[in-house]
Amino acid sequence: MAIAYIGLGSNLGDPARQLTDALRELTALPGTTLVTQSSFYRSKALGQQDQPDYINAAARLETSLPAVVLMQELLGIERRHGRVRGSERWQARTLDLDLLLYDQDQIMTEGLVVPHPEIAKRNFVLMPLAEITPDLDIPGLGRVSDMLARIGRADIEKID
Ligand code: 5RU
Ligand code: CA
Ligand code: CA
Repeated sequence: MAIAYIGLGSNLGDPARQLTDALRELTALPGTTLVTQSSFYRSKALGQQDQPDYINAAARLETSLPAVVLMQELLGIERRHGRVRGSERWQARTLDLDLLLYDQDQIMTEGLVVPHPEIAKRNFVLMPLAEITPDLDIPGLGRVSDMLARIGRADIEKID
């Protein structure tokens, strides 16, 4: 069994509902259990600012699926949530599922880069990840809590 960490995000079509449904769909994947899920966090859209606020969360899975197969399953869930990939970069989306980490593996292929290269820069990824696993060591990047201490907790709000 492998341990995988997933980043979830949504800013269209009742984002909190999208995330709640996606977490249930992750649990339902073959050979996979959802071990832990974070709280939900709200933040302004980064990258392309003229769009609705995001809700983000993180999840820890235990899975017998290989990383590439898990990634295909994540894309399938995104599609079932009606995600449309347009020509523009960083568009608003009903659901984004990122494979952040798969065991301590370092994978670099055309369709899949793990650990996710942007983890260290994004507090909407680090905050939920630090909530469920502050001591997590990410190959090439370091401890989650250290990365979060560097970029700070500003501009993101935990939803209760
Ligand atoms: C550039 C900077 C591009 C940061 C992106 C999310 C980025 C987002 C999300 C929030 C994007 C990639 N903003 N912007 N949450 N995804 N708050 O999940 F993240 S597009
Ligand atoms: Ca993302
Ligand atoms: Ca993605």
